[in-house]
Amino acid sequence: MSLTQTELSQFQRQGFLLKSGLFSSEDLKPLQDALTEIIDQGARELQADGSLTDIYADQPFGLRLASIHAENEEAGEELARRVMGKGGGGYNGPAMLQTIRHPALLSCIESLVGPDIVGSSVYRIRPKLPGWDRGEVPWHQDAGYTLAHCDRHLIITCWVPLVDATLENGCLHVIPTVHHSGILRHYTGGHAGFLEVPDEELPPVEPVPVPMKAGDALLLTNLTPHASFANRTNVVRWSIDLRYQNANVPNNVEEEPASYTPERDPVTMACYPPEADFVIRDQSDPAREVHSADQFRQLRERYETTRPSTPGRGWTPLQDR
Ligand SMILES: O=C(O)CCC(=O)C(=O)O
Repeated sequence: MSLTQTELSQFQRQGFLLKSGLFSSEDLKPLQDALTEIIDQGARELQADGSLTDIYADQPFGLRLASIHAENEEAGEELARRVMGKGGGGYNGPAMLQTIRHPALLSCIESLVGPDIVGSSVYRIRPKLPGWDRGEVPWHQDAGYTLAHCDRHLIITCWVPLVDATLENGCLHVIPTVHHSGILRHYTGGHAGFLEVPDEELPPVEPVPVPMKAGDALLLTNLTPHASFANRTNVVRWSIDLRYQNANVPNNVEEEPASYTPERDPVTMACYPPEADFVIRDQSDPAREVHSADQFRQLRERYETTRPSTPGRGWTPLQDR
């Protein structure tokens, strides 16, 4: 399922590509089940302490957390936080690694970055709750979050909805063709604490909303501006975003998190120091590839406990604009 020449040209010209039906419903199920397990366990605890009257076990994936949130907003947000973890990649079990290593997806990624692939540290799980302010992500390029020396490298974001993503529940919007023009000015402390490029400073190109079916995959460059807006439905818009790069793009594979000291020159650092990168494919030394769920979890947890600091890019706070 690698990309055709037409798809490659479209990706290069537009800065994004929609691959329909990349994941079947069977492919998505292990991850949906693992996330449901976290919700189930949390709901039982919240019911036991009197915060919920019901654990909504009979509700389908898209509705269960929404029903909990509708009964008790705080309980819904607490469970969303458990899934997301500190940054957004809170669940790191076998189904996550299996999804990141999905063969058809990796073939597409190989078409874009070559055969030696590193899984970039930053994957995210996003349960966008109905009406939840924090679920809205303002305009940004993913490169806004990585160190400046990585702007000239391609890092692919792959955004996959686990339920249908619609205009009403907050699908992704992208600004096409402007990824060739480099990094935009971002500001810290934007909507819900995210980095933000304010509307007035966006390039004058009409944004495109991208409604998607569960299991479609949207491939973006790290310089493609994108955003998502309010969820005005009664379902949770569940999605994941994964990141991949060529093995030569700066990364922290086989580096000790403790080596990321404030004195270290940023240009010697991984694109996003706080989280662990890992080898997905290495043609000349397949033994380096991470296939074991235990290895994946240990790697991520080692970075979670040490949490290397990032020198950041010195973006100005939005309020000082
Ligand atoms: O899922 C969303 O709403 C936003 C996703 C996003 O900003 C990203 O994948 O970088």
